[in-house]
Amino acid sequence: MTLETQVLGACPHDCPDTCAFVTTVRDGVAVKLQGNPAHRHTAGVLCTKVSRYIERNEHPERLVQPLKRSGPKGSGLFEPVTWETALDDIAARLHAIKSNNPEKIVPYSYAGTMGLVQGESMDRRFFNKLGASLLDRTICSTAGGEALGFTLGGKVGMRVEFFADAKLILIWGSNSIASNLHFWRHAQAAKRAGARLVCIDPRKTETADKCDEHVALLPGTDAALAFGLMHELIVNDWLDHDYIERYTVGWAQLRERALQWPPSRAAAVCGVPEAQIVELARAYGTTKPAAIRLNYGMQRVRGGGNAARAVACLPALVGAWRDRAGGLLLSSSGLFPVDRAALQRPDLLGGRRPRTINMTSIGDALLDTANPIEALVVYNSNPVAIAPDSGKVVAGFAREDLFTVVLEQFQTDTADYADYVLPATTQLEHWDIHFSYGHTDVLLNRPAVAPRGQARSNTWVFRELAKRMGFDEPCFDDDDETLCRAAFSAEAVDFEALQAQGFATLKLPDAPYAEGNFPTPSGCCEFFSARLAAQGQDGLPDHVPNYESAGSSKEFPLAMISPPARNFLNSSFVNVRSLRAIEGEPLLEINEADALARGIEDGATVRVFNQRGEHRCRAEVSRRARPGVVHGLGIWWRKLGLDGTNVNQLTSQRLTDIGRGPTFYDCLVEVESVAEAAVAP
Ligand SMILES: Nc1nc2c(c(=O)[nH]1)N[C@H]1C(S)=C(S)[C@@H](COP(=O)(O)OP(=O)(O)OC[C@H]3O[C@@H](n4cnc5c(=O)[nH]c(N)nc54)[C@H](O)[C@@H]3O)O[C@H]1N2
Ligand SMILES: Nc1nc2c(c(=O)[nH]1)N[C@H]1C(S)=C(S)[C@@H](COP(=O)(O)OP(=O)(O)OC[C@H]3O[C@@H](n4cnc5c(=O)[nH]c(N)nc54)[C@H](O)[C@@H]3O)O[C@H]1N2
Ligand code: SF4
Ligand SMILES: [Mo]
Repeated sequence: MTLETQVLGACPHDCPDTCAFVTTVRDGVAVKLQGNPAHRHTAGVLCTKVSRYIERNEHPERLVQPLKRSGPKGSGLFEPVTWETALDDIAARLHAIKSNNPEKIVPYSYAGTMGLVQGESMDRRFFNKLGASLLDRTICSTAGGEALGFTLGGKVGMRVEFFADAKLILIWGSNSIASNLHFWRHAQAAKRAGARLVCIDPRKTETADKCDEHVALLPGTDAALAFGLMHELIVNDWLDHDYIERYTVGWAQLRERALQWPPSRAAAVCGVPEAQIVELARAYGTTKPAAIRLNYGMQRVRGGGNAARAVACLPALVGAWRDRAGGLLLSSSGLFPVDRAALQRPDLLGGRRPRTINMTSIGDALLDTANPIEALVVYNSNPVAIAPDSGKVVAGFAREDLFTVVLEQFQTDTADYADYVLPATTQLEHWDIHFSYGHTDVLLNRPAVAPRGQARSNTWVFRELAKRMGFDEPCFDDDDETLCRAAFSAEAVDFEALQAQGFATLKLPDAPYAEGNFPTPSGCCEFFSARLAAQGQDGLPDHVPNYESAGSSKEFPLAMISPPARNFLNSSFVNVRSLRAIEGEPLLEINEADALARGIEDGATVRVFNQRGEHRCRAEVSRRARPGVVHGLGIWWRKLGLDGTNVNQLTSQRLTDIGRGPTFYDCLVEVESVAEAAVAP
């Protein structure tokens, strides 16, 4: 007799949609994975990538046993060992370093799984107790996130479902069809009801194709555009004076600054027609309710924090927050009352204050000889592929004196540099609990099938290492279900409901900022931030030009951005054959005029280069690229690239103005055609 069950789960990937899914399991084997139709945000639909999650899970190259390095670093040569041997040896190595200086041990993790249990619980307890260096997890969202904190008080904003009732939607720095599909559903509903959709993005994305208007500004010029809009709102008096007076701080100063940005100046900086800015301002000033879906694409440049702050001023100026279908959404994660102290136990630091390593500049950190990192434990991330300035990252990982442990599902570029690779479970094989940065529900993930081979969860590994290191606090015995329960208080989330249906909705007001009540110190939208001023920074937002502004260099005249490919999730899924087949191979999209000027034909192999390195790939002469800007869609595994590199060979480790974040899209390059034979294997 066949036994068939349906197991409720949550998509673990770093995506704002946080879908609920249902796995059909027949005789212990996952046979079908579908979006949960009962969950309103998922609405029964998963993206192409996660529809292939079973294929990823059953992949013939899944890591299924612990491996120990048997060749030089990066050679990918390993031999299988038992868990006992691996864990004993890792614990002994870490113990020896700890006895000398625990800060020489560094954890490196990000949102390979967004789960609170596999992503930020037992691991953090372990490193806190150890006294390891702290990791500043800046690689994605801190520029915009911290910036929003200064203006609005946190990662808070509109609820995603209310975008459906907006009459004007600005999709700003987001390719929603590729990376926020379930928001796009609401945008389409709004469009059907007569709303106007505007896409603000240097690239003519699939999303831009479907919007009413596309503002193809130069990378890193969003603050200039926001000020140009403000200028028009002011001179045409499209302002909500009552809202400004009651619920904002710093209006007089902001007004003065905005008046320095007539649309002609903004247009020159942004590289777009002046009339387009004037028209956009008219639409924004006269359409109610107007909503902005800001996404992280616009903050990966030097002035990314200031740009997010400038954009975040707009809704208050027109009183958009008064309506639940007006305002702005960058991230909803700040609305979740996650009990991180209970999960991560910072008290285990016991008063120690270890140094902090910024994950964005891991290349420099690993090459720093003054204060060397001796051991690196990587999980939920693939830094050799995703961190900027790969030349330095690879040189750092290749250090023979560095002890590197990688917990992974696959033999990634990073795993190739490990001393030990430990096989990790997937979302179908472990427990977890999830918040979301795109909607406002908590999701529970139950294991659907047994782990492949000897794969073990992150929590299991850190529990076992804790035992071997002699950490005897009872919190190191907590099982994964206990950790799931510790994530939220019973008042915040009804765990029984969560268990029964797989999701639970936070209780939140519809239009929380209709009368101010922002979680800032003043309770107002802070155009002027006294907190920033107290740090010696500009209290007002400003346009901060890129480190590498388009057109500022003769040697490297093209601005390169490297946004996500639709069928990958960062560097995840690149190894799933069916998805890789859709993406083809690493490409550089280039405008016809720029290609012509360089004698580059469509499909030619090109060398993309700057002072940091070079990367070879295929050129695609594309209408998606505007003149002066090229796109290297990411993030490919280096070892699958033409010359064993990816776009991050070109990106820099310089940081954003606010939030110490990466500046992936602040990058100048030159491109030239190369003869096929010149490409190294
Ligand atoms: N399919 C897919 N989905 C994903 C991901 C993925 O890799 N693939 N990644 C996930 C992750 S980690 C994140 S953080 C989220 C959010 O990811 P985001 O970084 O917001 O990614 P996108 O939605 O692609 O939006 C980025 C858009 O910003 C544009 N852009 C680049 N520079 C600028 C600029 O200076 N100004 C403006 N206005 N636009 C600019 C790019 O052309 C791109 O279309 O997406 C998640 N979803
Ligand atoms: N050039 C360029 N670079 C970028 C970006 C860009 O737009 N352009 N985007 C940046 C952004 S926004 C982000 S968020 C980062 C993302 O970078 P990362 O956070 O490193 O994300 P992924 O590349 O998806 O790698 C996640 C890894 O975690 C593994 N994993 C998943 N679940 C588990 C688990 O339960 N346990 C363990 N041990 N491992 C697991 C997966 O197999 C995968 O290899 O990349 C950044 N890099
Ligand atoms: S990656 Fe995003 S859209 Fe795809 S299933 Fe996961 S949460 Fe949903
Ligand atoms: Mo991200």
